[in-house]
Amino acid sequence: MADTSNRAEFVRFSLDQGVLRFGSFKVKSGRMSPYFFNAGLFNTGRSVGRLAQFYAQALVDSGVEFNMLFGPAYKGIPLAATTAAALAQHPSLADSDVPFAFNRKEAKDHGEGGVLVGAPLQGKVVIIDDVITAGTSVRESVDIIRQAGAEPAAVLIALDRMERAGADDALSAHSAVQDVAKTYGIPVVSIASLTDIMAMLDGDAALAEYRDAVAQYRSCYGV
Ligand code: OMP
Repeated sequence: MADTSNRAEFVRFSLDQGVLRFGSFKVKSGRMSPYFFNAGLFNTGRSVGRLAQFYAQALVDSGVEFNMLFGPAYKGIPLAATTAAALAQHPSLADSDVPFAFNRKEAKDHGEGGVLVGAPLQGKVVIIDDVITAGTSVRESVDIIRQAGAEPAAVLIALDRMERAGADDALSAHSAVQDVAKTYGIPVVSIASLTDIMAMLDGDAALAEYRDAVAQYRSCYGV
């Protein structure tokens, strides 16, 4: 069972950092969303360090067995490095030193060569990313991991928007996260989800003005 305090604290932290915003935002799918989560704004040592602790805690809470982390270029690279560092400090993993790896976008033909950097890909590998919308980058990561002879173990993300894919008149029955889990047969672990954002909106009078818009968006596109 996931630790609910980690989820709630993370949503509040994201709001405080300006990473989670309410308003009107056009998202990748073309929908107008009443909220947006911009993980690129965890851009200082302290905030990315705290973010990594949230990832580490969510992964430990999930009970997923893993041997290493993989961060897809570019956004996954600092996430894999800092989360591996946070795991090394985590009280329940005191005796482990979790390796990590990442890919280059373009293969290098000199020096160490290839597209992979970091520890050799082996064993059960957790893919770490920020937000899944269509799941495009997950496919690439799964291919890279399998080609190296390793096994994708889970996808670890910061926020699950819990949105159904597809056009308005042909919405999928499943969210992109559910599709990823089903397609690759691996769990998708998120630090927090739209449910946790709604819980924060319900419990904070100062945010009451955003509640209806988010609830309405959820009833339209949510799973
Ligand atoms: P996929 O790689 O297709 O799953 O899409 C993930 C992308 O969704 C991110 O890289 C962002 O460009 C975008 N995104 C967010 O980062 N935060 C949001 O709250 C919503 C989106 C989005 O456009 O859906």
